[in-house]
Amino acid sequence: MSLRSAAKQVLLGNWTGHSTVPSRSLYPHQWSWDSAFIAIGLRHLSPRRAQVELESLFGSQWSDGRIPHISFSPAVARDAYFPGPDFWQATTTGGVETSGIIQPPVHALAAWLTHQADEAESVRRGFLPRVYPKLVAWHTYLRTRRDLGGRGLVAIVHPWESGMDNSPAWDDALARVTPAPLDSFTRRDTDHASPADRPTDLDYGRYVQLAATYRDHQYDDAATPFEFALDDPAFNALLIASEHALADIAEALGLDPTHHLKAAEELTKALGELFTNGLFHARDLRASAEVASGSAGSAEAGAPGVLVPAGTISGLIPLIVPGLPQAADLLATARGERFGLGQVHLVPSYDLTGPAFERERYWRGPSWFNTAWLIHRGLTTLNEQDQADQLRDDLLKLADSTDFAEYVDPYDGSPRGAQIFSWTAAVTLDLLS
Ligand code: 9WN
Repeated sequence: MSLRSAAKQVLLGNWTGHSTVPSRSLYPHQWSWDSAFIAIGLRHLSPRRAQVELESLFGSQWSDGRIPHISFSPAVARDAYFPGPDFWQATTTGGVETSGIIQPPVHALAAWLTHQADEAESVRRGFLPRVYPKLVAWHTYLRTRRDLGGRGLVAIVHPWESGMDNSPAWDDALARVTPAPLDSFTRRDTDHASPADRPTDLDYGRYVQLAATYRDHQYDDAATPFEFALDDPAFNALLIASEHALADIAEALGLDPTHHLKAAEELTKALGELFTNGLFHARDLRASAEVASGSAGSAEAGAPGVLVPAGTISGLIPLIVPGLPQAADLLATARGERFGLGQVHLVPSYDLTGPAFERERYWRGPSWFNTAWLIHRGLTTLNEQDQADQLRDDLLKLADSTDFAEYVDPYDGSPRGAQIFSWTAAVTLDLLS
């Protein structure tokens, strides 16, 4: 079977009738940023289906504008995934059960790329006029309710919000969180994937504690005493890319794109504060300069937050930001020994030379296909075509050899986590097209 047919099979097999599950076994509901990547691939098979994927996700949007990180399927057993709907206790006014946290905003970019795949079909179905106000409400939620540091960037309040759950960038902030007792919940992920590839039980205790605190404050951003609050480079870079996409969407609708371009410009300027030693770093809004050992640099006097020292793939993702002032330095870091672009498989999730590096464990070293797609897009935008082509070839070979693994060992390319994984198939289809 050709790689294209195999990728298509994965997406057809994981399609539920209105959306796509990331993995039938490990993640049997709809995930927010997964759906955005999935739409980017699906648009090559069926632009209409890609539109439906995004619109079914937007069907779970809250009245405050947030797009929750999981939209639960009523057709799936309530305890198939932990934490499930009974833990989150969140139902939209439309009756959809969801989680209460969010994930990176790739959606406007996905909507614009989906529109471009078949403009006639998009116009016929009125796709852009329907999704534009929802995307504007989503970005407005992020830029107002989530600017917790008051510095013009969006903060995440849970490691799951980054999409890079157990990244070493969260270690210091998580160490301050008292974990929920291990006998107070039952993990389901380790039923489907090797425990060595997944976050530890201690991580899970802390994830549960943070989510329960937010839930117990009715997910009110002004009222919750967030113990964990960080400005994440990838989250904000994706918001910038999506503001540029919103400007394109506004123009296509005959609207004035200026405020989206202005938002992108302001965010890009604010993101610059996270750049030090050739890489963007997360800013921990709850750490004080005195307690942060070995911090990558403190924010200016009087302003909250400390840059965390860990170097992760999140710090390279700003490569996708159009006109990024730090692009040349960032590219040099990507190619250097810390991330080994062109020397190891895809792009590792964490600094290969870092003290917390683990080649098998989830976001602490393994290479992921969605982040490789983002770096590929950045390289293409920067006209680094040879390097982009090399990354593309590696990604396509690995998708094939690992049966669309969730992530791979950066040194030998062996599969880790789940297989038959939707966004792996989706970005494969996109790079084949
Ligand atoms: C928690 C679905 C999601 C991805 C995340 C990835 C993983 C969930 C989990 O799976 O997170 O949201 O249970 O581990 O880290 O990026 O969206 O594929």
